[in-house]
Amino acid sequence: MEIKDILKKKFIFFDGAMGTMLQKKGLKAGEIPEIYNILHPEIIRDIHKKYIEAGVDILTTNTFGANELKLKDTGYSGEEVISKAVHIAKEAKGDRKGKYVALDIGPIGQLLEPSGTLKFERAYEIFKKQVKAGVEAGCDLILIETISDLYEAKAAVVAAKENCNLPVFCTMTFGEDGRTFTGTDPLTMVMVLQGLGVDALGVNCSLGPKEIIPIVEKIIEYSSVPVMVQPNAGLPRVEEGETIYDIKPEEFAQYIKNMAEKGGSIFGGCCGTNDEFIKQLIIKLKELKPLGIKQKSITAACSASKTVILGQGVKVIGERINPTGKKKFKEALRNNNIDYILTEGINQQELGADMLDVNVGLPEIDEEVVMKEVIKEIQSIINLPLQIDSASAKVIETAARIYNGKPIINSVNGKQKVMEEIFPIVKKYGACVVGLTLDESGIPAKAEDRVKIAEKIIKTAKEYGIGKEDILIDCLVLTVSAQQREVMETIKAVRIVKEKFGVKTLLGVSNVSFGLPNRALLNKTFLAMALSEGLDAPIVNPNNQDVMDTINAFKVLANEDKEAKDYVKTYSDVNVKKEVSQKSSNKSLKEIIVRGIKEEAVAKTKELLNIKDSMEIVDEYLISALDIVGKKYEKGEIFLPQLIQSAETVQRAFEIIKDKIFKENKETISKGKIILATVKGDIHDIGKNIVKVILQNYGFEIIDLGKDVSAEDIVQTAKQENIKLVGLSALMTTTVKSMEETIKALRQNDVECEVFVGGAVLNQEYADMINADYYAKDAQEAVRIARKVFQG
Ligand code: B1M
Repeated sequence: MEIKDILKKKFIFFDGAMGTMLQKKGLKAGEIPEIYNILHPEIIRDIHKKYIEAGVDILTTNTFGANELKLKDTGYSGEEVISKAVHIAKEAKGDRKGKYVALDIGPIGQLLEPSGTLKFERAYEIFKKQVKAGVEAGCDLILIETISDLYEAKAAVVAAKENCNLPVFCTMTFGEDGRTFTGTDPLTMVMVLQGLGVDALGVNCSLGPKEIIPIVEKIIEYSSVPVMVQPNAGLPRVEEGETIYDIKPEEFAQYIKNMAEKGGSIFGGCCGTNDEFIKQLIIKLKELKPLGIKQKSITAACSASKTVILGQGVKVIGERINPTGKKKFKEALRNNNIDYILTEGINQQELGADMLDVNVGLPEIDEEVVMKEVIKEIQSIINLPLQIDSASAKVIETAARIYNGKPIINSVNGKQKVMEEIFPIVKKYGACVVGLTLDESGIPAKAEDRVKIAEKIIKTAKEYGIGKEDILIDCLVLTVSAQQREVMETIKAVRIVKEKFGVKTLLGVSNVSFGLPNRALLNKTFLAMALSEGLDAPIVNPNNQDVMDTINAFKVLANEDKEAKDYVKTYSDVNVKKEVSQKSSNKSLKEIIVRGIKEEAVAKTKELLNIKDSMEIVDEYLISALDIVGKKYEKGEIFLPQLIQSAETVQRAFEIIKDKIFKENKETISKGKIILATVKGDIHDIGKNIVKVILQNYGFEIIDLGKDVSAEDIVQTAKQENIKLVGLSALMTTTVKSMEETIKALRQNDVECEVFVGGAVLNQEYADMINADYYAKDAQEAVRIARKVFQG
């Protein structure tokens, strides 16, 4: 029987941990577990056999980190390691029937853009090699697991789907806040991975079996494919250098039973589990039958950290990222002025758009290149789902591939050729698609004929495996000045399409008023009429107050905005509105940093340097903007990728300030040599870099050891260079400990130096506690300390 068939009938059991089992067999810290396939195959085989004896259906190969980057310095290739690993697992299962081998693929170990530097296509190539090696060696399915970045999961799933026909399972890891490291929530994960065509999805590692339950519940609520769970044996804690997991096999099995009763159907264990855990859970689940999978019908578009469900109230699609009729926008496209485009996006977000349409089609530019760049940039700072809008299938495919989420594709129509071109892309990348009710004969005048085209689109989509839930029908708005009779036909078509097919609808509203005075009046009246017939997603300009007012009013009248809460918030203070429109036209450096628009920050900083002192700009704008960003991050309003964008924006602004400082007062005689470093485990270095520039400016020579610096490196450099003053920076509560250890190491190694410490988590009390000689709350204080030490 095929794995996909078994999935429908019974629970499937995977094995438990490999890493913690190997540690018990002597794997040391720093050793690469995958090399054991080559050096100690018997150990791996024994572990697999234990799991087979425990009753698992699927063995996972020892290839979690068998990618070319992690194996780089081992002398072995990924292909070699994977081939050996698959053979060991196959040997261990022998010729037992109903047992399978899953090729295990873990994260690459480097962050993808924008959180890191790894490009999406490079990640794809790395995963592709792993998949091909596993398939060649004869694995039965692909398990992509422990992924914390949705973008990386997408690269891996696309690589698997494009390079083999085996079932693909994918699990991600979540934190206590219910999101992955880069901010993805369970609903978004489900919508995106399911769209990409995985055969099972779920959660592994992350937390203990108890803490993972709310995440599993959410996944089950939304998923239409089987749900897989592999928790740790509790939350890990370190005792005398050893990682301990507290949950025992029986308790573990009880939690798994709870998840099975809720609808999970594929189980195994992660860190800290072993064959006994798996044995117990198999016994426990003997009493149960899988609930089966309910097909859900959710129409949704997603960015990596936000899902917008269509059909739950009016959802606004912002139309401003489109050159049609916009001179400035065209100019921005020609000059590759991405900041201009980003600003259009941010403004629409602030004015209430739920999603953004992105169209960059201009005959004189390379639309494919520009679309790719624009999507990449927008998704790094704006978390609204995107609608990819192009007349070219090639551009649409490129954009859908690199998009980190589930986009809406704009558009197909009733023309056979267009559907043949676009539907395969929609299916492959799991997108939603807009279907325009026109065909080879143009736009029908009558509503009934437009409905017929809608029906044809829905039927043809089905042949490509695209469900109704992924289709939005656009009944097309005609211009009232030219085709007055047809305007009401659009409204009628919206009603019929909704009633007859139950699909969601979308309309580009402002077409209606071309050529007539007081366009706003016609637009908002038409919008209100369409909304009352069930229009789900108007494409509008969110900067048009009339249109947004109509939508806000409709939401109250249609009982969507409960107790008119949003309405009251928006309209009780008219000044707030004024402030908003001012905001979008004249932004301060602080706002620019919070939004993460780099070029604009550079220009604004230059402007401010004409009227303000350098350090005033640092304190008033840079630091306080990062404080806002830090708070937003803490509250879960923004996620790591946006945090990084703001940090990079500050760094760009500070470069300009630094140049000015050096140009004005560089002292040339060294007043003393100082080491600066951000301590081990901490990569925050903006504060330390400011301190460095100011100290240099006062004539001190700085040896900057960078960030994440070990105590040994600091001790060694201090000795070599005969250093009298060391400055340490730490920004996290967890890394104050590294600071303490560094100071201890300096003292124990008899380095005759004084130490000053700084960073947002520190204060005088902490500084005393960890035996620092001085605490510097800011860069000026660092200068006072250095002067005191060197009497300069
Ligand atoms: Co992170 N981060 N961050 N972060 N980050 C904080 C520190 C955090 C408070 C945000 C939050 O949750 N509110 C939080 C720490 C929580 C805690 O432990 N209490 C946090 C976290 C959790 C994280 C990650 C774990 C997030 C994640 O990955 N899930 C991760 C950590 C990775 C790691 O270090 N292992 C992470 C990553 C990052 C970015 C890479 C995105 C980026 C850093 C980029 C970079 O530095 N190159 C970043 C940023 C920007 C921040 C915030 C928003 C801003 C920090 C900053 O640069 N401030 C920060 C929240 C906040 O502090 N408001 C936050 C401006 C800077 C000028 O101030 O460094 O305090 P500061 O420096 C001042 C003074 O303190 C003093 O002088 C400077 C000028 O006045 N000073 C010294 C500093 N060092 C000194 C040394 C001296 C003397 C004075 O002598 C040697």
